[in-house]
Amino acid sequence: MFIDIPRELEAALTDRSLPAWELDGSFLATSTMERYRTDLKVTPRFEETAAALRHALTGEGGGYAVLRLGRLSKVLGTDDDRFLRLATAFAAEVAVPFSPFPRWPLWKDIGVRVDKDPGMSSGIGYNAFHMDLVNASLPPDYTTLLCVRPDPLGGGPSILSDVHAAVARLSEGSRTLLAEAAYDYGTFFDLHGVGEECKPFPILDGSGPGEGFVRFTAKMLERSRLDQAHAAAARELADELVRGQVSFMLQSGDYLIVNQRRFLHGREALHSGQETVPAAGRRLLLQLFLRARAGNGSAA
Ligand SMILES: O=C(O)CCC(=O)C(=O)O
Ligand SMILES: [Fe+2]
Repeated sequence: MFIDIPRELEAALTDRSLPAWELDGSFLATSTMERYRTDLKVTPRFEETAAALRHALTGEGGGYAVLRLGRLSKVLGTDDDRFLRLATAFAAEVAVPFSPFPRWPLWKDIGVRVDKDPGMSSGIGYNAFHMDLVNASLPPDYTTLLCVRPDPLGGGPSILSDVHAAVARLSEGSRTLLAEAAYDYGTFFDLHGVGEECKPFPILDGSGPGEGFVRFTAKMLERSRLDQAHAAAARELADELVRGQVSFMLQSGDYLIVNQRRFLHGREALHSGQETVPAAGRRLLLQLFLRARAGNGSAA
């Protein structure tokens, strides 16, 4: 699931400067996606790299990928948007980049804040298995995280788990409970391109692997009021996700893309001692969401 950029492609991409992107509402403009594609498809081995990326995300047994852009990020630097435009162009090869948050730029910073709830985004603790925008009727098909800087103290490996495989290991009784609209999580305010709020929602909606979402976040176990039976079933699912997890450390320039219809994601705790690291030197990710193109929900 790790995809390297071939050397000759890397060399060609280093010589090339993509134009600034434009948005059409909260989505990357079609004209930008066409321009990026026109510019990049003539570079050596670009098409096969983009195809490998799509295959890792939607092929049998797939569901996530790490595109290794580290050398490119070093050469291009991360001070201007040159490197970010390339990452955006690769993302657009998978699906349509968009921002559900009208007040945020296309790429959203996820830094480290020692004063935040440790289990939440940008907190320092264990970030339990979840799907992003879990309480939206149409969550992003893909969530993507570009690592600008790993934890300088060496913590915070990413965790991923095949959610359909986890569900398949549960008892029939637990699956029945998870299919009931007895769950809720979080707030829903001023979001674009992700449908309406689901509240309450079922975790399982009866669709087969590769079709619907398994609408789950282990964070609901502590942050939502669930009745005992439904909480126990959710706890079982959380445990199975951990049993089936893979984990790895994102390096500078690694670009993690997760197919939210197949895998859930999270992150182990950062190393202790974050207060001693100046805020500007702490771990930094950039997050971008993608919407699958019509007729291309997950299986294509
Ligand atoms: O910090 C990470 O690696 C994951 C963050 C995350 O999943 C999120 O903010 O939604
Ligand atoms: Fe997330």
